[in-house]
Amino acid sequence: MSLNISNIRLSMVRLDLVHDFETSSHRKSYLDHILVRVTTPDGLIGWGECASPSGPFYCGETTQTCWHVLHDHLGPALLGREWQHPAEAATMMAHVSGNNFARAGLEMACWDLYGKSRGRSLSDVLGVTSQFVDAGVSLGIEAGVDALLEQVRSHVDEGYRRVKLKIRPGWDVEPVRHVREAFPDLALQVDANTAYTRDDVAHLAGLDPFGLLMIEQPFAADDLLAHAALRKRIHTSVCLDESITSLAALRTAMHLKACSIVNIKVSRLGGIGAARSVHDECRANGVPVWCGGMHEFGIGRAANLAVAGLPGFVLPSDVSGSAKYYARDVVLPEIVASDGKVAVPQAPGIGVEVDEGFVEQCTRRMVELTEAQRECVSI
Ligand code: OSB
Ligand code: MG
Repeated sequence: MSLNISNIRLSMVRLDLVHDFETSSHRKSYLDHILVRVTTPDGLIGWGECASPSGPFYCGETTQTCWHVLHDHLGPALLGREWQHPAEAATMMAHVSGNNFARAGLEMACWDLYGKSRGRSLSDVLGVTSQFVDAGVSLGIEAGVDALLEQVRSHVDEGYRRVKLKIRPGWDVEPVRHVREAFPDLALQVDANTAYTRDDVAHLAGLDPFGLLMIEQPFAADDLLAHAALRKRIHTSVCLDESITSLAALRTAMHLKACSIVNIKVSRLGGIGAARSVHDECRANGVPVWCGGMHEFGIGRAANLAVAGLPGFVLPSDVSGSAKYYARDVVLPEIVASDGKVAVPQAPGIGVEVDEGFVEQCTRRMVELTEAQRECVSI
C-alpha cells in the first residue's frame, strides 16, 4: 500500500515552560516548536514535530531555519510523491544536506501516517516490545545550590530516580558535590553542552569522586579527539550528544574511542529511521545508549518513547512526563511519569491524539503547502 502527501500544514506553536531552563549557552522560558501536519488524498492525517531550539546554540538550526527548509525544500520534496515506507520518504529528502531538526519533523509525520495506515503503533512497527521507559529528568542551571537542591528534591519526590544536571565552567564540581551529599544513592549524570575545552581535562577529572553515570558532551561537537583524550584521563564514562549527527559521525566517534555511551536524539539525527540505525550500530558494538530530548511537545515526546523502547536503550532517558515542562500539552492523553517510568504509546501511529483546538490557540504562524499550489494559506 503506497502513501502520498497532498497537503502539509506547518504551525509554529508556543508553549511556556513551567520552569525556566538554563544550559551552558542560554536560558529559555518558552518553546516555539513547528508542528507538521500531513494529509493524504484519502484524508489520513499524520503529525510530526520539529523541536528545534529558537536560537543557534545547541546546533546551527533555529525555528526560523527549520520553517524555511521545511517550506521551501523538504515539503516540496515529498508533496505528491508516492512512497511505501518512511525510509523511502527519507530518501526523497536526502538531497537536502544538514538541517536534521527540520527533516526529523517531516519524517516523523511519515511514520505516523505509515503506522495509522496499517493500524499499528510506531512502537510495534519498530519491533519494540517494552511497555515502559525509565524516565529521568534533565535539570537546568539554577541561581544557586539551594534552588538546585529544591529542583532535585521535587523531582525525586515525583518518583524520578535518575537526574541529569547541566554544568558549565563555574557551575560544576560544587553543585555536583552538594547534590551527591544530599542524595547519596541517586543515579546522577552531568551535561556540559560543549562548554569546556581540552585545557579543562584535569578539572573535569575532579568529577570522578561523585560516582556519576556519565559526563555528556563536555567539548565542541566536532572535537572528537578532545573527548578521546578525556576518556583516557577520567573514570567517569563519556557520553556524546551534539557530536552524533549521523551514523557516519557515530562510526568515527567509536573508531576514535571518543565515547563509551551515546545519547540518541531523533531530532539531532534527522528522524526516527536514523535514530534506529544509530541504535542498531551501537547495540552491535556493545555501546549503551539512552534517549535524549529537546523539550518536545507530546508528539515528539510520544515518538521518543517508542524509539526509547528499542532494546539497546539500557540507560534511563531524558523523556520525562509532560508536566515537567509545560502546564498543558498539545496531545491527549497526557504523557505522565509514574514511579520514574513513562508508558510507550500503543495506539496506531505515534499513538497520541493531537488537541487541534489547543494547537490553534497556541499557534503564532501557520502555512499550508499543497501539491497544486505549493502554498495556499498563511497567517
Ligand atoms: O543537551 O540534552 C541536551 C534540552 C535542550 C537542548 C539540549 C539538551 C536539552 C536537555 C533537556 O537536556 C532534555 C529534555 O528534557 O527534553
Ligand atoms: Mg545533551
